[in-house]
Amino acid sequence: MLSKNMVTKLNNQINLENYSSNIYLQMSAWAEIKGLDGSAAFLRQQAREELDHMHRLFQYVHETGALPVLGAIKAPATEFESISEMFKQVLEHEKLVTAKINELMDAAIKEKDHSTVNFLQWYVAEQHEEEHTIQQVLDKIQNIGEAGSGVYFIDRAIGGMVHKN
Ligand code: OFO
Repeated sequence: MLSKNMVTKLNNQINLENYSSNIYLQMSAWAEIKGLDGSAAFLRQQAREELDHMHRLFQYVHETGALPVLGAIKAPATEFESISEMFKQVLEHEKLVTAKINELMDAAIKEKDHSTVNFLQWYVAEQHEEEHTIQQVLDKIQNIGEAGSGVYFIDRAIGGMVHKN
């Protein structure tokens, strides 16, 4: 049985994961119109993963006898200055998500809610993974450079990071 406080926090996280999905899906549209097909595919994959994160939380809240609640989600940004600016925003957003997962974990530990602590472990590992992946994207952008045909090669490199499944 989850505490009221925990249900509220988990529902806020459901909302944040949903928002993350929309941010990345919208970014994929920007990439697509700029002809950055590799980045668009990568961002669509990220968007789908975020939806999976949302569903896991939704299921967990439901299984523990509480009501998952889908709140309002604000509209994501539609325009970006450059591919590097966009992926910097992705990294900043993932850092925010990590901070929120850590807050949730702190609350679960404080309440001695072992089930939620166990459930959240997956998210802790996932955030580590995601921050690392986006840092790799930013490193590629930095190494290749955006001048001239650099953006073309950056996009190919990012497209090469899409999982084949
Ligand atoms: Fe990329 O954030 Fe979900 O967990």
